[in-house]
Amino acid sequence: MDGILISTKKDNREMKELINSLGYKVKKEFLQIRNKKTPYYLGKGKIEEIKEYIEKNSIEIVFVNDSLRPSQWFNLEDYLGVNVYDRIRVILEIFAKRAKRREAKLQVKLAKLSYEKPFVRELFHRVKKEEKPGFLSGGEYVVADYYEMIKKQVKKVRNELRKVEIERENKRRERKKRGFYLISIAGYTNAGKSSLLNYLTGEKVTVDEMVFSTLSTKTSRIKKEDKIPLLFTDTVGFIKDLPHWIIDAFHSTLEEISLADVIVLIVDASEEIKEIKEKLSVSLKEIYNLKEKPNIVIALNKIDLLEEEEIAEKIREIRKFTNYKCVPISVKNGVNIDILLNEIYKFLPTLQKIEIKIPLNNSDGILKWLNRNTTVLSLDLKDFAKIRVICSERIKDKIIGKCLKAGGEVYLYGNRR
Ligand SMILES: Nc1nc2c(ncn2[C@@H]2O[C@H](COP(=O)(O)OP(=O)(O)OP(=O)(O)O)[C@@H](O)[C@H]2O)c(=O)[nH]1
Ligand SMILES: [Mg+2]
Repeated sequence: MDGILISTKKDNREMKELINSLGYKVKKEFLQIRNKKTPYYLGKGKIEEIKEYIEKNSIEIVFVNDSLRPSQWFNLEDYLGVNVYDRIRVILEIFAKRAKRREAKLQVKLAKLSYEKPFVRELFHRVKKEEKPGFLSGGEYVVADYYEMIKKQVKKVRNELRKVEIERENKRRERKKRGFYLISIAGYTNAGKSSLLNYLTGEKVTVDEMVFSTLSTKTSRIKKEDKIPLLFTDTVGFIKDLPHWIIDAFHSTLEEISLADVIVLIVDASEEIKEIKEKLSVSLKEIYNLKEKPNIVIALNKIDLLEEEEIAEKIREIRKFTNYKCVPISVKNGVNIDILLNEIYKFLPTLQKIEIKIPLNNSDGILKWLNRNTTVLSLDLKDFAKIRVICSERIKDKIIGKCLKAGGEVYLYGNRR
């Protein structure tokens, strides 16, 4: 479907990507560089020109690359006679289209309700102003009721999301108890987060060149057998200029970032350095809002699209910008993923090597448990069950407790990476 884009900014690329992602095409752009915003967003002359164009070309929708004040939105829709979507509305509509799982649907619903609130308030003022006592009265009560209904729904959705959060908390606690380390994959939308998750864990999360393919988190265990047990979580992408109430609505999903042991911040290397820096700074700002002292590794992805020299230059530029380790990778070609993993390991406590000796008649349950939760190096079942394992620091004490209880002996070997 065809729409037009109106803007007061020079760079409208991201907005056009969002619009395409929603399934519309921008047939024409109307730009008017100005700082002062009018009741119709742009100057009256420009708006008249736009109205004419809309009528002549059967345009069905108008996009505005900005946040409209409710009064501007009402004025524009009234005057132009077609739907008007501002940037946040476009993002919310994309979210609504993509939300599949219950949690994502609830989050989108909360965000949409928060978006609607000021518009309903504006409608309330308008109805009140226009109504004369005794004539067509009651309109303001209808709007006031609607406002109350929104408030009630917000409360209900918040309560339901709180329940989801508690479920998540329990799951996370269980995972930590089992010795897993939690790694979040964060970053600007379309950087390659889901691609990295799929590569590392064998998952089949949707990967797409559209923005905001992922709205729900997915947690999965790394495929590699002989290393520390890592759980990777894919998260919803960041984008600039999101109002705080959208971030709030996505709290239960974004919390995965705040509680991670390490955050892999993935960046699209194929973009201009200016854009890379801008997206990096948006992402870092969001992460800092979520977590005080995050452990971050930057993964500069899609280097398969660049020449060696360009990669080196971009890394130099990123180093000027931040002190975090920056690993150039290509998920597509599986390049440097080992180096990335090594940088992640550096943030984690070292692995523990343990040798255990347990009476044979008491060993069945423990052996099964060790098989599930550690890396078994060797097993000897002659007179005793003798087993050597590597485990994460997190479950060392649990193993010792279990073995001693079964009448066994435990030797710690020191650390191994
Ligand atoms: N050339 C190249 N393309 C890549 C690489 N990794 C991912 N892509 C592409 O980048 C696009 C986005 O990848 P996703 O994994 O969906 O990105 P995401 O960060 O999960 O995106 P959202 O969920 O939409 O925020 C897709 O078209 C991928 O095929 C890479 O290493 N090289
Ligand atoms: Mg994704």
